[in-house]
Amino acid sequence: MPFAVVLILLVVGSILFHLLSPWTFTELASNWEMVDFTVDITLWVTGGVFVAVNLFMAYCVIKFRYRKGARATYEPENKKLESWLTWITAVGVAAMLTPGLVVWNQFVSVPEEAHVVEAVGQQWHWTYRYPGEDGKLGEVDSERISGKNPFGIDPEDPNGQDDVVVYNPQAHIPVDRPVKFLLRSKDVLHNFAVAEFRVKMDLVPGMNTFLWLTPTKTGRYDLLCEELCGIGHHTMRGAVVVEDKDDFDTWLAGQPTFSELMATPPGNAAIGSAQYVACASCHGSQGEGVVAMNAPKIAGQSAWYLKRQIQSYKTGLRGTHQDDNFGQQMIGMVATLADDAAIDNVVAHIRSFPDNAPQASIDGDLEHGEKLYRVCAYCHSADGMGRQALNAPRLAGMSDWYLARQLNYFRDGVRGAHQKDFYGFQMGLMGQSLHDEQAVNDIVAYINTL
Ligand code: HEC
Ligand code: HEC
Ligand SMILES: [Cu+2]
Repeated sequence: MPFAVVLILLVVGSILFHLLSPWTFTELASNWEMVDFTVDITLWVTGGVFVAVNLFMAYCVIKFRYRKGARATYEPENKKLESWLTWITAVGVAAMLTPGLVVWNQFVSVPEEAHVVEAVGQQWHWTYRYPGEDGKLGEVDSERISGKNPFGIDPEDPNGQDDVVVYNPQAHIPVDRPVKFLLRSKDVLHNFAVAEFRVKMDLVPGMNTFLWLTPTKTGRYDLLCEELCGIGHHTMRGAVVVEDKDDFDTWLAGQPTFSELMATPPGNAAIGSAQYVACASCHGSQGEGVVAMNAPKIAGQSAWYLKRQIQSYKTGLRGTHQDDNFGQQMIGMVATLADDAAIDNVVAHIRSFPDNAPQASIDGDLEHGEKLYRVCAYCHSADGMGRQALNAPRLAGMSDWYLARQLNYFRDGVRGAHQKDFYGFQMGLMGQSLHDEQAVNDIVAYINTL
């Protein structure tokens, strides 16, 4: 008897949970109503069977419970019942599978007028490439991938010259136009999934996969890597911004093409030295960092990282949190760097400084720190020199008090909290794995030994 009650409660509880739970589907923002329809059918069929089977079981448990002297009748076959059950099961299974076949057929038949966006996954971020005015993407080869040519585009291929490259995890697409996402991975399996679009597809190294959709609502939608095996994929956040055609065109026109990117001259250190005068009062005349000014060592830091941080301060991705007193100081300073060329120049000047390790100032449990650092090594490399491919900066030989402060900022959400600060957000998730300030000190003390 108690077992029958448990079964009935299970059914009632499941139905209530389904009706009352706040975890419903996000609002649909693409043409894929069919996917929702298929999910609904599956839910009705499996839900109906779940309720019927469990209630029937409860009924049997009550009705045929043990009674002294009662005997079961022997009925090995029942043609009528069997044919009924066969038919109901067949109809149920067909109802679940048939719409799936129809939807899948549509999913792999891309409309001819669809425009193409290439989404490239790598550990652990997203980048995009749009064909230029010729509408054609240039040939790529992973052997050519470098800091300056992140997509490995063939410099000889005329189709590739006007390709628009977006080295940022946020893509834009125009509303109400079918778009085909070509998917490519540089390293391991990834998965492109946008809940509101009801699409997802794996990115497989060595293969080109694709998916298509027509966005129907403007807005900004989270892009998740739903590859669950392996570390770090949950930190691989991106976004797809759906906007009006005009806004999209303006945005696209503001992105660099491949040939523009290749033509950017390296910064001029001599011009940069004049700009650096303003920085020296805080960061020191050789970029060695000044504790009293709370300004970290920047000498020896990679150019790409310095540049991105300066740009992040400029665009408000960093230093705008109300509790970020130190970051706020930089906001006013970067305003003196008028454009990308000025940033390149000052960075070139910083790169000319000697790279001397600063005095260590933080003690901690080195053994514990070493253990904690193992995860960090995936991105920042085992020697702490950083890895550009993973956007993770150099940590070893930099100001240790500053590293500790940044880790606490990441933990507290002071840094990496801006919606568009994908790299800071990623690091924020990692920072939250450090449970207290002692862990921060242990890990920084260990970094000092690298
Ligand atoms: C008023 C003092 C001050 C001046 C002047 C200043 N900075 Fe900074 N800078 C700071 C502080 C403080 C931080 C640390 C911010 C934080 O904690 O987020 C910082 C951080 C930075 C960072 C980030 C380093 C990292 O590893 O994340 C860069 C890059 C940088 N400054 C470059 C410059 C450049 C280039 C100039 C000159 C145009 C400059 N700074 C002028 C105080 C200053
Ligand atoms: C998934 C890759 C990844 C992992 C793992 C990771 N980081 Fe980072 N880390 C980053 C990225 C990306 C940035 C740059 C953030 C930005 O651009 O603002 C960063 C920035 C930092 C900074 C700021 C440096 C500066 O100069 O401002 C520190 C400190 C840091 N990480 C320490 C760690 C430690 C300690 C661990 C291990 C607990 C760790 N990271 C694990 C990706 C990672
Ligand atoms: Cu991934």
